[in-house]
Amino acid sequence: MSDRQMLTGLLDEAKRAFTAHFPGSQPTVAVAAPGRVNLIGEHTDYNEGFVLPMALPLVTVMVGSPSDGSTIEVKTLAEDADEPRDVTFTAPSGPETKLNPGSPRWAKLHKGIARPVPGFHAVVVSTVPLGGGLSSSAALEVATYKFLEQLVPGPIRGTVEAAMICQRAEHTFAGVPCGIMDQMVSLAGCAQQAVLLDCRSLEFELVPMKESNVVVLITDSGVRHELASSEYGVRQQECQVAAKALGLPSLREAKQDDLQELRRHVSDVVFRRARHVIGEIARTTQAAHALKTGDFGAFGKLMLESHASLRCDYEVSSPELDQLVELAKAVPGVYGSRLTGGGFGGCTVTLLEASATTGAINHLQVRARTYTSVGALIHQLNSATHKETTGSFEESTIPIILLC
Ligand code: GAF
Repeated sequence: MSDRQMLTGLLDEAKRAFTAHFPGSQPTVAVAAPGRVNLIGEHTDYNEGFVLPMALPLVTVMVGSPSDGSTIEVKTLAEDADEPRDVTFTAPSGPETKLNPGSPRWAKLHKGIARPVPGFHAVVVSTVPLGGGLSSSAALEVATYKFLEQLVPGPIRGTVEAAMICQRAEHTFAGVPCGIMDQMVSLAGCAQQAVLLDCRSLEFELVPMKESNVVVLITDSGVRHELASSEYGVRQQECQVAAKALGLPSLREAKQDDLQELRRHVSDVVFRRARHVIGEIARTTQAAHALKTGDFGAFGKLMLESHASLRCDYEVSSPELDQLVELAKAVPGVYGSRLTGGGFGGCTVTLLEASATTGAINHLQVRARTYTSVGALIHQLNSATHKETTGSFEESTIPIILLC
């Protein structure tokens, strides 16, 4: 099934759910926003560094229409056992309006993005796995943002401004002090193109992935993460301590040579956090160059270095993610593999020769079962189906395979 067919199917599902849930009305607005996989450049965005993500064919769709009065009623079909599927609240008349206590997190995101809006009915459907490190929150924020932009006449904002509004919603209402990567790629990403984003200037460049013999394989560890309750914020503070010790506004300005000096002024932990960030920013620009020149061997090596640094220096990996990377590494034809996203669970991303794909998937499925410590992973892989998406948005050349 092509990406376009998948998207059309999802839109149809959302429209059917809408008419079933809100009898007598038809949706007048329909929007979609993709999740992302980050190829390299992890925990660099909030340090004003570079990132190299790409938009996925996994999307969040929102359909709806204005209603009489000021009630917002949203039904979500997205999987999330911890959250109510239906929510009703009064349309915020301004950014300071308080929501009912107990409203689900995604309802708060609606509010965060909202300009004064009329009441509306909407249905949300998503194929982005929640908490899987593929940016389900940003996809929801961006879908909501686009929905409101269509629903309420007003200025159409540019990508950067829209991304900042969505990011602010995440900070304020979800309590996650995230960087700007996920929102930017959800807004600016195109299928089969990586986005080289400079998180200081917020300028970006689309890097086409033109090699037809290469595959991006995303493997879900089955372990879900919660960025807000994880150590994400602690990592950010440690980076600020390092930058301050060097007298710099951010670690983007730091050089490899600064590390020696830094070691004298900060704890070993802060030193290692900074070493990851400084190295990762350099790796990301090198990886973008490797992608442009089709040097996948070099790209894969940088991915492996990135994972090692995230595991040892930044300490955001997990045994399940490490095992997936180790297993993938051992497969002939694999260029490189690493955790993707914030870490502490979620997914790995692997770059490999197309001809090695079936072997790699079999290897991961069979070998992962031999580990007893990764119950969630075993469960995931036992019941695995893999969706192969080729022909994405007409000119796609690199298939993305999702093993989840
Ligand atoms: C999460 C955050 F939301 C991003 O901003 C980024 O920091 C990422 O973790 C790590 O690279 O996805």
